[in-house]
Amino acid sequence: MVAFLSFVVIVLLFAVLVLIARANELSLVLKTGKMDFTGQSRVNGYLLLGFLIVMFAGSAYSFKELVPVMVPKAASEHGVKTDQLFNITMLIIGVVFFLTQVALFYFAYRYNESRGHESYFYPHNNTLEVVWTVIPAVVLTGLIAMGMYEWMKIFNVEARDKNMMVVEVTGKQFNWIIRYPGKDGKLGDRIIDATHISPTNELGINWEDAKSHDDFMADKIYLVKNKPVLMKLGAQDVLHSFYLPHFRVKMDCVPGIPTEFYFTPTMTTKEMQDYLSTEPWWQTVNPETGEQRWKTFKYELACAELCGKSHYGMQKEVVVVSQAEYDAWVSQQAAAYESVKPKTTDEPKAEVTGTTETKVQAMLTNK
Ligand SMILES: [Cu+2]
Repeated sequence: MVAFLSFVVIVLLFAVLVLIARANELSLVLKTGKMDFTGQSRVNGYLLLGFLIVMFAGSAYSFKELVPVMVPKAASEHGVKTDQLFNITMLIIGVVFFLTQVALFYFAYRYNESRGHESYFYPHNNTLEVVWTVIPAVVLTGLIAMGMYEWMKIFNVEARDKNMMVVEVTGKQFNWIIRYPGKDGKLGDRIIDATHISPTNELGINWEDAKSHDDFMADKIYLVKNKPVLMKLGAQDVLHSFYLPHFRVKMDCVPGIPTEFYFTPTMTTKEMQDYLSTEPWWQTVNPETGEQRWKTFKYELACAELCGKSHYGMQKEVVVVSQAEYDAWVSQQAAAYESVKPKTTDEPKAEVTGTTETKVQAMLTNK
């Protein structure tokens, strides 16, 4: 309500200003007897020039303040390439933006009415039309072609390393369920129905499938430096988005439609911390922890889809380590099957005697 009333007040104030300006104009016409706005035109010219300067000074200031706070350099193989593409695109459109805005506002100032210029009627020029259509078309096609080329490389299924790791991540309101395939490297099947999904088996893992017996659940995503990983993604309820900003990985998690993302981390968490310890902003002290920021740096998995009221809480830590450290971590993980498998007893089953009918009866009740 307060926001709405503030909005109404701003609109009404603006309307009052417009009416005052209009009344001023009319009184001027009445006083001088002619339509002469060269004075206002001069003021407008200076205001536009001022706006140009303030706009670029503001942009430069926000670049200076915010670029050091942005995510650091990419920690994945393809991330370096996508960053290059991003920088090339920003450079090209940045130069064009600068030139066109300078021309727009400077011309509005330089040729305002008060300078007594007669405007020159110049309706059409074929050469100009061709030049400013063809050049942007060629440049944009080039940018798109470069983007497509990198995209095809990132999603080239044939080029995947056969020894890649596999990790399954499922989004739900409001958490991530992380499952590793265990020693066999294969995830057990899941059956999505009412009998398989339960509070103790959120994913509907089919325990009859032997592949599931060594699968384990994790609270953090552990990855190995320079080892390719295939993230198998899904969602339990609504759209989520699997976002690893430091690795330049982002992929939607869609209920009912499996998606995946294949990439190779190139820096361990420790190496990224060491790199950040040389960056000025990361050397500043975080008031929340009382420590230099780089010391508490962690790779992060975040949800990048507004999926509900606790969307912001969908975070997990990603840890990149060496193969040896990873093996040590895996050896500490307990297979999820251990907690659900039926208890085996060493007692021999009672000998069943009698008719076939009673034998079957006994077997059924024994089971
Ligand atoms: Cu989400």
